[in-house]
Order: sequence, then C-alpha cells, then structure tokens
Amino acid sequence: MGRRDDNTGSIGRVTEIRGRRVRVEDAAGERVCFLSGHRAVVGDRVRWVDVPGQGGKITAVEPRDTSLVRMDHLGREQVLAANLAGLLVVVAGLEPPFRAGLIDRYLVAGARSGLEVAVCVNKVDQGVPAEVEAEIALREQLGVRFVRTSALLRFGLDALRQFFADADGPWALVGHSGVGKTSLIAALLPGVDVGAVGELSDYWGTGQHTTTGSRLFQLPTGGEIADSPGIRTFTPGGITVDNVRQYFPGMGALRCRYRDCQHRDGEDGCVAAEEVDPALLVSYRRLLEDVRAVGERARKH
Ligand SMILES: Nc1nc2c(ncn2[C@@H]2O[C@H](COP(=O)(O)OP(=O)(O)OP(=O)(O)O)[C@@H](O)[C@H]2O)c(=O)[nH]1
Ligand SMILES: [Mg+2]
Ligand SMILES: [Zn+2]
Repeated sequence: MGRRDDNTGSIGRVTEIRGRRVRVEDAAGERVCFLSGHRAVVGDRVRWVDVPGQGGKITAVEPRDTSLVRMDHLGREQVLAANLAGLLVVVAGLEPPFRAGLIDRYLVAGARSGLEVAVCVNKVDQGVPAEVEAEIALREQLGVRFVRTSALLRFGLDALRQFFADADGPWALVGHSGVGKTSLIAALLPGVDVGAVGELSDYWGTGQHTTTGSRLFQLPTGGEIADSPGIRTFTPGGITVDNVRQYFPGMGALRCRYRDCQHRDGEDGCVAAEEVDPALLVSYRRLLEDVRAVGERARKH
C-alpha cells in the first residue's frame, strides 16, 4: 500500500529541490514546502497545505505526464525530473571529453519516455576535433538536432533562446559535469542568480559536481529550462536487452534473420554490421552490454 494521499490542499508545481525542502509555485506565488514521505522531483505537480510556522507541507504528488528515469548499477529506477518536454544534452567539443555514447543514451531515454532530445555543443571557442564532428554528422543524418554555443563568448545564444521559446514545455539541460550547463543558463538569464559555475580545478578528476540540485527557470524570451547536476554515466530506466534496439537511433528498422536479434557481435544472420555505421554500432553494443550487466546484478540482489 502506498501512503494515503488527500485531494485537499492547493495544486502547485515544484521548481526547485534541496534535500527535503522544495520550492512550489502557482499563480499566487511561491513558497517553500517540506516533503514528508513523498518523493517529488522538479516539474512535479503537487498538492500542499499550510502548516503554521513551518511553511507548506506536500500532501500528494500528482501523476506525471513524462518522467526522466535513470537506472542505477543494480537496476533500481530513479526519477530525475517530471513533466518535461525535452532534454538538451550539453556536450563540449574538447573538454571534458566528448562522449557520443552519452548522447545516444539520452536519445534512448527520450524515445522511451516521450521526451524530445536535442544536443548543444558548447565551448566551441575551444574548437571541435574532426573525430567529434564525424560523430555529430552521423547523428545529424539520423535527424538529431544540434546547436552550437559558447557560453564564454556569448555565441549561439539567440538560436538557443529561439529554440526554447518554440518549445512546448520545460526542457532540462543534462550532461557531464563541467560542460557548461549552468554557464549557458547564466548567459540566458543575465542578472539572475542561477547558482555556482565550476572552476576547472573543482570538477576535473575529483568527481565534484558544481550543481547539486535541480531547478527550473523561466526565460524572459519564452520557455522554461531546468539545470541539473552533472552525471558521470547514464543508463536509461525501463530499458532491457530486448527493447533497447527499438529506441536506439538507427537500429529500429534492421531486418536480421531472427526477429529477436539483439545485434550482438557475431550473431547468426545479423545485418547490423553491414547496415549500421560502425561507430553507432559500438555505442549500441556498449549500452546493450551495460543493460545486460545491470539486469544480471539486479537478479542477484
Ligand atoms: N572555454 C569555455 N569555457 C566554458 C564555456 N562554458 C562554460 N565554461 C567553463 O566550464 C566550467 C564548467 O562550467 P559549468 O557551467 O559549471 O558546468 P556544468 O555543466 O554546470 O557543471 P556541473 O554543475 O558540475 O554539472 C567553468 O569553468 C566555466 O567557466 C564555454 O563556452 N567556453
Ligand atoms: Mg552546473
Ligand atoms: Zn541483428
């Protein structure tokens, strides 16, 4: 039995989480509420009641239209954000190192959860190596949208503003630590305290993330964006060795000898090696192996 939710209380939306304290907004304004037993994430619609002297108390979390879900190494699912329209995967051309596989994993998560996914190549002032351009071109050919920015030089920001203004709901900026997610948000919101931006020494090699919570911001030019803490790896929730191919870019239409072909290396009658770009196939097989290993650990625990 889940806990009993009551339908009294006012409806609001969670725009920030810090531990058990959440910021809830509605037409009347915003207030800080505390979570007691409920799990809410940024973007959740919640019910809250006034508790004199303590702010508001969350009494229910409403059903979600969309959820961004990750799986930990034991296969336990964790909801990261709710009711988003899309994910902007922020990457850097040079540093921290570009990992095409992370983009693919977010594409899978988006396809699985009904979220749009686009990619922002930030730090273009540092240059974009030819092998990174090749990975980008490969995914552009599959219909993935890329925008290029430099938060440092204020390059590409108008395109990004237009992108969010045209969106039909909030987008979250996601990606590795240090790619410039918070810097981009700061550049789009001059004069607003959007939180700390990391120095190279803060995150490089130490596993320290500069942004530790999630928070939604309204853009003056239209649209809403959420910042998020940098991640090291990402395994999408709801993914199994049997469904990953249906969500992975460029893999859905393969006609191998066996319909349940997982396109592993050397599989009987598999056409993936002939029909899929080798770089994409490597990325797919890494995710397949990750999902298999997670499933195995989950069964043992
Ligand atoms: N050269 C260059 N540096 C940038 C650019 N954007 C951000 N940086 C720098 O990159 C570092 C990390 O930026 P953040 O905005 O904190 O990165 P983040 O993605 O929010 O990192 P986490 O919060 O740890 O996930 C900072 O030193 C920024 O000044 C850019 O366009 N070009
Ligand atoms: Mg940040
Ligand atoms: Zn196959």
